[in-house]
Amino acid sequence: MSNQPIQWSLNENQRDASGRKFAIVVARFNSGITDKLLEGARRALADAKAAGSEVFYVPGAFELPLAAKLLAHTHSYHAIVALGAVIRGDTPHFDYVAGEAARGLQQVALETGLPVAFGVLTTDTLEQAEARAGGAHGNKGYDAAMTAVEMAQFAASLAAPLHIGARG
Ligand code: INI
Repeated sequence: MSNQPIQWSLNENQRDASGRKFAIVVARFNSGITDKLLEGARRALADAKAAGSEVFYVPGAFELPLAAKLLAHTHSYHAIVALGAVIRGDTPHFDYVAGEAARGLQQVALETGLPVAFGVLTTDTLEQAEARAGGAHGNKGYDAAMTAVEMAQFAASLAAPLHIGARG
């Protein structure tokens, strides 16, 4: 263990979205799953006392990165939650859609500096997706929204006026 003081650490019960607004972008593809992810994301933002959230639908997971980028450029949100469900079929389509969704969403976050949470399920079967959308493995939409809340807090903590020396 290092003696260095920890500069940022948040317990799950310290997540607080009050005063912050979130965009939730949802893929309609596999909507039976993504609707449940959306329900989880909204519940998380309510639990964290978000000031507001707005929902935007796009056709599929492949469209999530561009939608996130356009939303980031509105400067209206403290973070974006991207929700989708990519389920493996018999063709390589899965790899392109899932891979580009992940790569593109990370690229938007890094290019814009706005937190973008990856709430895209990538599973082999519908059953595996159901288990992660309010089933035995929880709700990954809820988890993604809570990650967005925490990263918005992290960004806000660093945006505070600089006090040289205060961080050691
Ligand atoms: N989109 C998804 O969100 N999930 C999938 O499982 C999926 N599959 O399997 O094809 C999917 N395809 C559509 C894709 O996201 C785009 O909407 C489409 O390619 C048009 O750009």
